[in-house]
Amino acid sequence: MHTTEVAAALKGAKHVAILTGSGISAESGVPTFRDAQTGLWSQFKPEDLATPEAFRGNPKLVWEWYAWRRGLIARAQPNAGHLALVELEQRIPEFTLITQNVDGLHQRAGSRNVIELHGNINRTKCSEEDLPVTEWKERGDPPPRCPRCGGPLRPDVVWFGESLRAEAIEGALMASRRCDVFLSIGTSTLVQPAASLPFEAAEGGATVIEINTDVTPLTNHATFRLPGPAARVLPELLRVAWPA
Ligand code: BV8
Repeated sequence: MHTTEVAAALKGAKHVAILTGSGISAESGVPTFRDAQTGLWSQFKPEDLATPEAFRGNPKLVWEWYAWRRGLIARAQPNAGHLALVELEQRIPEFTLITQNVDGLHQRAGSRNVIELHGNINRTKCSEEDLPVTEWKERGDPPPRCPRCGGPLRPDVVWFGESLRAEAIEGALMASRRCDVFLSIGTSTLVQPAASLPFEAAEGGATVIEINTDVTPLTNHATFRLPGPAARVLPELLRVAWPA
């Protein structure tokens, strides 16, 4: 296990960049994208629901899928992996947390400098105006309507085939290229452009560490791999780097 080497790299780091995927929220009970969808949603694939086409074709179904996920996330708590990243942020001079997750659990854990590449499921926007909506009346069939223009409301997340906000991806690329140490945690490294970030970090000469229960397209290119669940591996890593 390379925990000692990784701990030494973290202790000497000036700028650490982190990329997280749904694997870090798995131990909070939030299903990952690759977990078979449970129960009601078992007949759908997330990639087929998280698209503008799905919303245009069946806005009620897509709105209800997000409402179900919002309910599940509201009952979830940040886990030891999220909390370890809050502690790490306090120990490293420059720290950038880039997440693909839309569950907001990093912010609930106390992380401050978070780049949400794919938006946040707890924010809602008008699908016509592309502007935020914080209050609306639930009248008739979902999705609810924009109080300003009457357009259907949608979650403020980035769907497949939609572009990421420029400031999010630019900030993430800059941090990935400049950091000394890059941790890729709980992501299958399949979804672009997020999946390119660890490779950008390696290009920039960073020590790249992958924390995952499985192998991914990054595994053979990472400097170190710490296999196992993030909620165990991250606290262990911090204990070795900064013994109490
Ligand atoms: C874009 C928000 C420009 C919504 C998400 C070919 C055809 C069609 C499209 C493409 C293509 N090639 C590239 C594209 C573009 C596409 C893409 O990448 N497709 C992939 C599938 C090939 N990308 C896009 O469309 C992006 N936009 O490129 O814009 C453009 C414009 C027009 C046309 C083309 C391009 C937008 C992508 C954003 C999509 N939105 N989420 C929502 O949440 O509902 S992505 C969504 O899936 C998640 O946010 C997350 O990012 C992703 C799932 O990935 P992971 O987070 O990695 O989760 P996953 O379940 O896959 O893996 C979990 C991992 O954790 C596993 O490795 C597992 O082993 C590990 N794990 C499990 N438990 C633990 C653990 N690890 C540690 N501890 C544990 N306990």
